[in-house]
Amino acid sequence: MFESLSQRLSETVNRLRGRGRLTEENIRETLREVRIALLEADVALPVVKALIERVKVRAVGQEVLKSLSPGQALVKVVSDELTTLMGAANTELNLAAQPPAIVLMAGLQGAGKTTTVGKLARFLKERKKKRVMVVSCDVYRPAAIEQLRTLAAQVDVSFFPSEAGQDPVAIAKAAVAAARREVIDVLLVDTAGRLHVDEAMMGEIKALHGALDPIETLFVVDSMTGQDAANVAKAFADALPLTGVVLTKTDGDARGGAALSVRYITGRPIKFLGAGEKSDALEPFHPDRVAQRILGMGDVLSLVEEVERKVDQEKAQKLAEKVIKGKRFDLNDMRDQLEQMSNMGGLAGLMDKLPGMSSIPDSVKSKVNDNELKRMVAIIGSMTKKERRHPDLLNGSRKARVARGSGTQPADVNRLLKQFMQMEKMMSKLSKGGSKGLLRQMRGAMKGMGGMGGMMPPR
Ligand SMILES: Nc1nc2c(ncn2[C@@H]2O[C@H](COP(=O)(O)OP(=O)(O)OP(=O)(O)O)[C@@H](O)[C@H]2O)c(=O)[nH]1
Ligand SMILES: [Mg+2]
Repeated sequence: MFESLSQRLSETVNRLRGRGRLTEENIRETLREVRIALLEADVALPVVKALIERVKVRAVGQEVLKSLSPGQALVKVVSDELTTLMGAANTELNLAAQPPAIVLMAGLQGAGKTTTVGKLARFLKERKKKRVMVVSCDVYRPAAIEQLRTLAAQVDVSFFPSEAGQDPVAIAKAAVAAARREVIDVLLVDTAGRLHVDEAMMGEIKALHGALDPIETLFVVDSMTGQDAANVAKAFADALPLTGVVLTKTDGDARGGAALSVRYITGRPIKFLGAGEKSDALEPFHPDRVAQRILGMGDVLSLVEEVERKVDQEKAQKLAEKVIKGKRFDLNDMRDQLEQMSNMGGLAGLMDKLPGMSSIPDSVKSKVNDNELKRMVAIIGSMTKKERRHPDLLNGSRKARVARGSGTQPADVNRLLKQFMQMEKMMSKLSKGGSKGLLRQMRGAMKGMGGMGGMMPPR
């Protein structure tokens, strides 16, 4: 998300960063660029005005002009104000209710409600250790209930069955009773998509709200609709007491107008971002991190959290022990590492969050290709156990066999072996030489992999 906005804003602020002195003229010019960039990102006009006004007040004041590095100070002001605009800090789901805590989902058709219920169920189960039940009150499309049943099975949470033709309020009440019996912590209630101008449908969700008395009522909205997302959310917030917003499809949204507008326009916090179709593509929304990502500083904290969550800690620990003991790094270890990388959504998923990413030309980005990871894993998979432990065994005819087995060319096998040797060399240096120069060496080794050359931020 935010690729284009981030590129424009980081160019603008980077020009200022190193400046020893700023004039009011510089500041005015910068603010003009910031304003244009925001409008192009489809941020709502009142939001842009408010932001620019607040930055201006602080920028011409003592804080910036008198600071030792005014450029840096102005960047900080912009970053602070973007953060405040989006709500200052992450607002967690409120689950402090007599169990089950009830979360009601509302939104337009196709916004991503049902998908989000699946993602939230997984998030609450895996990361908050909650017992979760889901139920569908979408009685208009039989397929909608089946869709939720499938998702519930995938993420392994309790599913309360319902049928087309039943009364949504009756379904909801029965689900609450069942959740109580089964000592469920959180009950997620999916609903049919509706328009705020459709009175009958709005009456229905108000009745659901009244019957359930949910602690959270989340509005799910497609971020690709830009500032409209905020306006629609506002219309719903006027009719239903919304407690938060989930922005979906941020993986397809290069602009970010919705993320920047929702809080200001609706007064409700964005609680989560949906960034893909899979059940793990949900991130808590952190305004400060997002602001930094927009300004090209990278969202390193989210990246670290993601790595911690997805890396197989046990395997990582084993590898570390192996390295410390000076044991040989082999192709099995390399395969583990490649698999961990692809578990993290592959390179493309990681790239968005690295600092400076927005200034990397697309021509370079497109070379980062997760097929390469898969190909490397397939090549190693075609080797015998013995070959994986003793890569020296791989002579010409064995390499030809491995290439055939993995549907690749002998040249691909050679390239993999070369990358393996680089990694092995690095590991053996690590076990001898401690951590000095570690980063540089890792960067060197990464260079050979899947076009990661030059991807690491300069240091
Ligand atoms: N790329 C991407 N696709 C998403 C995301 N969230 C949902 N989708 C897709 O959007 C489409 C609609 O999602 P649903 O969850 O069925 O939407 P809904 O709001 O339940 O739709 P109705 O029940 O018809 O109102 C599906 O194809 C989802 O896979 C997301 O964060 N990223
Ligand atoms: Mg649905």
